[in-house]
Amino acid sequence: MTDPVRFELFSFWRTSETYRVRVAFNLKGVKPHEHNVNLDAGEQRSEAFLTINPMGAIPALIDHASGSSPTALTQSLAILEFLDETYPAPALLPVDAHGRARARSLAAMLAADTHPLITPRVKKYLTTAGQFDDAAWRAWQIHWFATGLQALEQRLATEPQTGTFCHGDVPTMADICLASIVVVMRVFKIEVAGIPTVHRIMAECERLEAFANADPRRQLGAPPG
Ligand SMILES: N[C@@H](CCC(=O)N[C@@H](CS)C(=O)NCC(=O)O)C(=O)O
Repeated sequence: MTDPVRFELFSFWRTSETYRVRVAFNLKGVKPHEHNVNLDAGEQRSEAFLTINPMGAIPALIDHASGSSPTALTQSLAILEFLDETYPAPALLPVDAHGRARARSLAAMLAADTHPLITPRVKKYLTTAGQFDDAAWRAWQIHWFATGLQALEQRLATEPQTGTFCHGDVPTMADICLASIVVVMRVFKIEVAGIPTVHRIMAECERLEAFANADPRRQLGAPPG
């Protein structure tokens, strides 16, 4: 483990994006100091947090090795790439360019095209300006989780590069994103039909301590039970 004060991670127990960063830190054997940003209380929109990330979203990562007044790194995939460059082993991306592009593409299907549609800010807008009630919001969540995961399933089940994990037999950024969606669906008690390969790979991920220890239910602030 490196000096725990090098990295400060702004996080919340249940978020998909901070789960990704936690898994990457765990795989690299590095422990950041975590600051809780309570999304349920709207702390991401506080003046103090908006100076850290004007987007009002977590994760945000401060690296004290980058100078005396470091700028926070934001965007989970950018942070994953940063950690991979800073701590190359174990690698979060395949060694070949095509493999890297495929792993990034699988990751982006979930991190860019799926999860952003179900964030608290989208919920806030739809349930106010959009007049969604609870049932409409839940139907929206299920629709976008299913759209993303069923497309991912089709790729994983048919593309020859799929192995024990999304790409070959070691976990990559794609697995981190896959697992980040499944853990959050569990929090919201949402199930998607017809995704056996996704579930098979999730089970492989959860055999690894790096993933198991990042589980939302094991984080500070998670409700008991
Ligand atoms: N593309 C960003 C998304 C960040 C993001 O939306 N994080 C959510 C986690 S639930 C958040 O903080 N949302 C606050 C909000 O929507 O108000 C990433 O991958 O880091």
